[in-house]
Amino acid sequence: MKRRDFFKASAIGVITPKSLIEASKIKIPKNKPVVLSTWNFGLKANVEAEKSLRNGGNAMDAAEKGAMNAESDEENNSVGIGGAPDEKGNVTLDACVMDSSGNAGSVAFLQNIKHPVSVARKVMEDTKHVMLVGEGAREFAVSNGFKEIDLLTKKSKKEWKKWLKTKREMTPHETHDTISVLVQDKKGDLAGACTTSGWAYKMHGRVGDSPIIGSGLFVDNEIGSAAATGLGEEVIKTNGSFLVVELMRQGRSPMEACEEALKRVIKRHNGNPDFQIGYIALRKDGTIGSACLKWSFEYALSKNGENKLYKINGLLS
Ligand code: SD4
Repeated sequence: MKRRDFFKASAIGVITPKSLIEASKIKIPKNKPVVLSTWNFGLKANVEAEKSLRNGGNAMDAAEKGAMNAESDEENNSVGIGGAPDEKGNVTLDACVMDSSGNAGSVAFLQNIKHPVSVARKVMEDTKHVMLVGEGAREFAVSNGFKEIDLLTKKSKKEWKKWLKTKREMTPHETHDTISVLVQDKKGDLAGACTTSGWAYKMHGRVGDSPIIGSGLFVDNEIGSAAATGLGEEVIKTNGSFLVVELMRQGRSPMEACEEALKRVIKRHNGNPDFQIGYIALRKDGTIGSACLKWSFEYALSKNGENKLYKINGLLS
């Protein structure tokens, strides 16, 4: 079969060969790094990521450094130390990374380690695997020199104890503030990191979308990258970040791709989801997009020497 005929035969649904982006035709920006992060603590993360880029770091180094900044921040109650624990008072962390070669590393249900994003990177670089969970992930971290610490701070313990009195189910958008950092470095290469303590007071053992490659984060160095924040269960069911990148491959702008991925969720919930999901997307040509389901969402963009916070309203607001 000739190549043209093959394309005709396989042109089903919305994926027509005409609309597929030809990676080789994308204009790759050189010496114009972009850092895009979720939520307002993304501003500080962007500063760290930019610092890493200035010091010669590549996109992966910068994304890791950005994510580490949020993990270290004790005031941030949804990432790393100071993150809200599960219903039993254990802080369990999920994180993943992807680099420009399509390599991926991930940890889930990791306890007592301050920088899960760095453990995820170690999994990617030093093992044959993509994902380590729980006790195995902790042992791997310790054997690689990561120190064990108590991640439950005085403040997060106090808040958990207060919650224990009512055990009120937290509505997901109350505490869901994962950080994802998407970076394009000066060569134009893409990488990303995503890290969270997940849903506050979650069921013991619960893991969200953040460490799942394709859900919380996806990077395809030919097309673009995307990351999610919000109710992980719903992101997983639609393979959200992978979907956003594939929609960009099909010719959608980063914003259209984020919106279309959310429309699938809206449809699944008969037009009325009662939770939040936010996506950020960075296309290989340096353009970015973002969209959220409801209420509002903030992302931090560092580009052309400016680091700014942007607030957007939900598709259903
Ligand atoms: C999760 N997606 O564990 C994460 C939490 C989150 O904004 O994104 N918060 O479901």
